[in-house]
Amino acid sequence: MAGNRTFTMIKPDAVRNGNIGNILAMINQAGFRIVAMKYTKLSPEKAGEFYAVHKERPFYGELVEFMSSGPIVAAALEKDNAVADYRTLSGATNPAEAEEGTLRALYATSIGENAVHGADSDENAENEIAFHFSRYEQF
Ligand code: 3AN
Repeated sequence: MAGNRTFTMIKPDAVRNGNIGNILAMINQAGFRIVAMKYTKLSPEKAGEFYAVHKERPFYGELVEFMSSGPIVAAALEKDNAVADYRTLSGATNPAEAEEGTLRALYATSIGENAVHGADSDENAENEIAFHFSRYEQF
C-alpha cells in the first residue's frame, strides 16, 4: 500500500531566489497537507549526516557544502501516494530534463542546485521526517 507521508526540503538556492512562497503554493495546490515545517539551516555535519547514503558519490562534498550554504525549509507532507506524487511534482533531478510545470523546471538552476529535495521511498521519508522533527512538531 502506498504511504501517505513524504519529506521535502526547499533548498538554499530556491530560498535565496525568493521562491519559498511559490513552491509552498504549488505544494498546497497539488493537494499535500503540511504535517510539519521549519525554516532552518543545516550545519555541514548535519547535511553530511542527512546525505550519508551519497557518501561515495563524486558530488558528495559539493552537495554537503551547498546544502549547508544557507537556510532551507524542511517539511513533512501528507497525501495519498505522497512519495511518488511529490517526486512527480518535483520533476527530474536534472532541471534540463524536468517536465514542464514541475518545481525543478520552474525553479532549479542546475543538477546540484535543484530547488527541492523529495524522499525516494516510504522508509526514507519516515527516517528523514524523524531526522528533522520530533513527534510534538508533527500535526
Ligand atoms: P533526487 O534528489 O532527485 O532523488 P539523487 O538522490 O540522485 O536525486 O541525488 C541527491 C541530490 O544530490 C540531488 N538532489 C542533487 O542536489 C545532488 N546531485 C545528484 N546528482 C548530482 C550531480 N551529478 N552533481 C551534483 N549534484 C548532484
